[in-house]
Amino acid sequence: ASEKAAMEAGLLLPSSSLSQVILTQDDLKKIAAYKAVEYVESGMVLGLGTGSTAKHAVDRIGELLRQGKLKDIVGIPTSTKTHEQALSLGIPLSDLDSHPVVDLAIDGADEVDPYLNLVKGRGGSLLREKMVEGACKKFVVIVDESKLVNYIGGSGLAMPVEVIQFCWKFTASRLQKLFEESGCVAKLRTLGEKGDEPYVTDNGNFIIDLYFKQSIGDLKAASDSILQIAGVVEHGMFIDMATTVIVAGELGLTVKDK
Ligand code: ABF
Repeated sequence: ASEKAAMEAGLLLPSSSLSQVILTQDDLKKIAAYKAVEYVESGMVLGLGTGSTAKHAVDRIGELLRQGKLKDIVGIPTSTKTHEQALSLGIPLSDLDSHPVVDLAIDGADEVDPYLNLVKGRGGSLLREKMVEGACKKFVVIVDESKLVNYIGGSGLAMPVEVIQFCWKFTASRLQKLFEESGCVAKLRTLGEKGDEPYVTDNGNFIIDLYFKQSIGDLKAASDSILQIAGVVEHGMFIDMATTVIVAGELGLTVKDK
């Protein structure tokens, strides 16, 4: 299965095995993406993910449509960036208002824990991702092996929370206080050369990145507490949402089903 996806991704000669070639992280992302697209069938309503891994899946769907190997696909993009990519590939697009049930969504993630819980949103698109992926019958997550963690927050990198701009400092301090026992530090996501320009999401909101020094414990309880704070729009923990996770590593592909 690994070799087929890798060959379709143009990465291997037929007789090669994944362990015989040097693959970049982007190659691994592409292999996972191509494997996920094998789940796509003609006539499906598809959630189109965001990020460098999901981009490969969207490209592949566009290619199969062009080749006539897939027909009557409707895509629901999870960001303006993916919307533009899908438009440029000629993928017919819609939204949840017109298509409230999504057959399959394919998207990347920033962290995957052993129970297939995820952190998403380091790319900034967590709100639309959660709406689209929460509406789908099957949610296939595609990652390279660097995304696997023992517990949510375990990479030491951010768990993003989308908040409204109004009094964001107040919201950030409430978030930090909520997890003070886990050594939480809350930071406004910024960009620009000096890093002094707030990052603004597709929805016109800010992102507060939470960094934990240790596990936050019960994820459902953490989720409920975050969502109770007025000013919070959504957070990047995707608990019990993935139905399949495809992990591409140096030794091949692993498909984990819920
Ligand atoms: C999206 O892309 C996000 O939820 C996640 O933040 C990110 C993963 O990015 P990449 O595939 O570029 O590593 O799926």
